[in-house]
Amino acid sequence: LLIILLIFLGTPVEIQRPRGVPLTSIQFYVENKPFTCLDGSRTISFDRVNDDYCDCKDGSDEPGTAACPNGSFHCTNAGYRPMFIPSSRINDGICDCCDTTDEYNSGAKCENTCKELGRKEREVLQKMAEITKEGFLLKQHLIEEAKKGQQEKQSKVTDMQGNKKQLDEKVEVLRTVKETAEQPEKEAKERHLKAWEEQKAAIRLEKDKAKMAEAFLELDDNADGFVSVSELQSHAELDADADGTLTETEAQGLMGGAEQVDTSTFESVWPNIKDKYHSEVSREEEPAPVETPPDEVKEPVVDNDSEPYPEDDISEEEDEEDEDDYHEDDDKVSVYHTENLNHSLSFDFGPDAEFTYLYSQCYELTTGEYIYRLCPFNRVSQKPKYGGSETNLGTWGSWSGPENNKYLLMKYDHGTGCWQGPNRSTTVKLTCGKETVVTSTSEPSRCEYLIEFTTPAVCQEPANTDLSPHDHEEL
Ligand code: MAN
Repeated sequence: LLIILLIFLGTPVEIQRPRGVPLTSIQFYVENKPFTCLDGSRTISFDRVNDDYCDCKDGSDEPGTAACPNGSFHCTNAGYRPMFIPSSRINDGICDCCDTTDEYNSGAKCENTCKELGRKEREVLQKMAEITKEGFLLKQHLIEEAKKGQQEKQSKVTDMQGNKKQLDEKVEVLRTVKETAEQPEKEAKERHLKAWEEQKAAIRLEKDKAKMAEAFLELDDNADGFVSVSELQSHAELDADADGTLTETEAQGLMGGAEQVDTSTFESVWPNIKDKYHSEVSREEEPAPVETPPDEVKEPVVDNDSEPYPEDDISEEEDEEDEDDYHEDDDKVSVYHTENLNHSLSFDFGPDAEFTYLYSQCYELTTGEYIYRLCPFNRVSQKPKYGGSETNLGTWGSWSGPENNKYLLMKYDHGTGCWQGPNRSTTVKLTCGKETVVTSTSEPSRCEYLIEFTTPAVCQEPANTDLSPHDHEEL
């Protein structure tokens, strides 16, 4: 039996237990009392415990020998951490337990390394605790900064909103001023246009009358002061059914049933024939007479009805000034919109906005072949170190950590397609660190990348543990 010292309230106490039994099981191994296998399958006398013969199916009667194939040996490893080893490793010549207890009868020269291991482990733990502590402080700083930034943005937005309101009002005032200024000009334009249209109509009417008079004289072949049916018939172009002749009936039809018409009754015949009537006088289609438009109105081309009424330039300068004002206002409004847009980019920057500082930053790591680049909340890329184009390894998708802390993993997907494979995608694993750096990159399966990234933003509040060389309950 081993003699174990237990530090309990500072007083060493001797506890006896069979070799290889953990403290948690000593109640099952009471000296000189029958032993029941831990699986309950059998009860044997106590002298068969650790007698190098396997009695229990679960190996529990031989915790300190290699007799049972499925037994396990517990080493206390005082100063480090206790552990179980398969009992087949007892006395096999290899030192498994740092306290050397697994090699008690093999002649192997084991050295107790538990203290050293414990010291190293404590050092690592201490370092980690330090990182957590400092990282957590840095995180508080990040949270403060994010809060400040948020407030600044908010007040900027409020300012901008106030500005916009003022600008809107100014625009409204300017618009009214502009409209008021333009009103008389608009009215004058309309007046002139109307006068001009009337004048054109009058000219057209005069021309028509002249043509009519001329046609009457031409048609009145015998100059008796009447145009008769037969005189009209000489103008075959007036033939309504286009059979080449203007019959008497047709001519009479055009004359409104009359045998002959004088100059005044010809006025009612003229509209029936003027569109087809060919003057016998051979002359060029007279050019449009040069008409002078009213003084105030510039240059409409006579007889060109489709020509738009000319724009005048009376208030051009004034207009430009106004436009400048408008543009200036537009600029301010667009700044406002940009800010607003920025504000509305609703990324999940963590429960306390601690990841905000990563936005619009990029972090790189160069490996043997590639330069990997992580731009959080944006994209991940891979660029061959010795030239070649960049490959998109994914664009920001979502937080994808476990349910209890989704902020431990980031997922970037929909990257460049992989030949005969999926689109490239990247998982970013975040761990607590004082610095914000990419610590490693890998490609666990083809075109699926893993980036390890440290940031203070994921450091948890350190548990209030005392890391002085803590004595296990066993020494
Ligand atoms: C490139 C890189 C690799 C990737 C292969 C797949 O070489 O993007 O990371 O595995 O393409 O074809």
